[in-house]
Amino acid sequence: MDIEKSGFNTKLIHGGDYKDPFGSATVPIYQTSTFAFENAEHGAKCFAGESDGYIYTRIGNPTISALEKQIAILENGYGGIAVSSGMAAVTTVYLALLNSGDHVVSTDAIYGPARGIMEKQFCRFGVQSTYINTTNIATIENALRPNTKMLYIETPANPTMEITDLVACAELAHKRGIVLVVDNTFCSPYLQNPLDLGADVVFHSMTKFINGHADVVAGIIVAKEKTLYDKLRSMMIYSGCNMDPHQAYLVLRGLKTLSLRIERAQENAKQIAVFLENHPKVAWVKYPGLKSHPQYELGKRQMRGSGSMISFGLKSGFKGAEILMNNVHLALLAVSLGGVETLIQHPASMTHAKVSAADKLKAGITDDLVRFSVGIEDVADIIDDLKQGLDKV
Ligand code: LCS
Repeated sequence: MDIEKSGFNTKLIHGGDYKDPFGSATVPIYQTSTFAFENAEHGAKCFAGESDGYIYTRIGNPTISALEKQIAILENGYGGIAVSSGMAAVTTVYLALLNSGDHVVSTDAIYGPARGIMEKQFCRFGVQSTYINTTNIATIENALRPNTKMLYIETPANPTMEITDLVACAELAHKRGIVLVVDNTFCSPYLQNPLDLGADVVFHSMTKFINGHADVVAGIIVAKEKTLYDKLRSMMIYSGCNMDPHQAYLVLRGLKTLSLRIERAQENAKQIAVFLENHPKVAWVKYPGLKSHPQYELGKRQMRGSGSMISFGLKSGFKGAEILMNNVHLALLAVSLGGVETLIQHPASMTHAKVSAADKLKAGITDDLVRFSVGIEDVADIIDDLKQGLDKV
């Protein structure tokens, strides 16, 4: 059977090409730091890249390789590089693909630390960056400089839920030899495949939907072509931000139910978004599945579903948001997202707290914005929980 030609769900279950000598149905945890060579010649060949035997777990490990191969298949890429966290994926992408004097143009409303590390750390090494609203292609074009080497897009953006046109970005970037990098965390490969839309590199915080059970922090990068893959893999090995085999095992386990979890959470989210939009105390709702979303049509074109992340604002602003967050009982008041449990948080004072007040305002990360990650509980219970919380606002 040709797995590459099979459907997404079949790939989820059978996509890894790991073959166990004992016929194990799951990929075992190779909890080892090092691998014995057959003889000195074999060891030398492994190091010379003339044999594909394993050497040392920072460089490669069968459990980790199985996960890398599976995500690369799901993203239709050349190869995957698993790393210790989503932020390790961000850092590896910057370190591997940028040089001193290079310039990056990026979505302004991205995960706070992904912007913070650029503006507070990479700037020390002479890397320049410009953060803009990337929903408008003309705004991106105007921000490009002769030394722009990377276009970094998060879509839908965390936490504004704004959607950027990836096909248009790829066209613009490739005309000028710029690498297009996409953070696909909010969609997972189930809802969006940026490499198919023209991106060169896609990455995920697998802490979120891909693992889905709020018990692992992990990341992965997938490159479309070998040249970029080799650069990224080499940087991961040098920097030592590799994944641990046990972490890889847990992610492989969570991954199997990705489509079931997303379908269920998405169905819940659609109903919750409508409930919020009709609630008299709610000022606005941003959810890609609502016709009121400013990029509703674009979302339908480039995503295979509207997902389970909702942002909304209350008419009573931050005070109301605070009362709501302190009075929900089923939704956990916690950062992170994409797990089976419903979470609520306040980006301006939590995930994006370190973004300056002026930059937050410019990026639309307003004080009234509440971010809701919808889980797979019974939707009536989530709505009841919100209802009673909103009654207290
Ligand atoms: N990219 C996106 C879109 C994210 O949402 C996060 C984490 C990361 C990258 C970094 O991944 P990590 O290192 O945490 O695996 N987002 C978080 C959030 O919104 N709340 O808590 C973490």
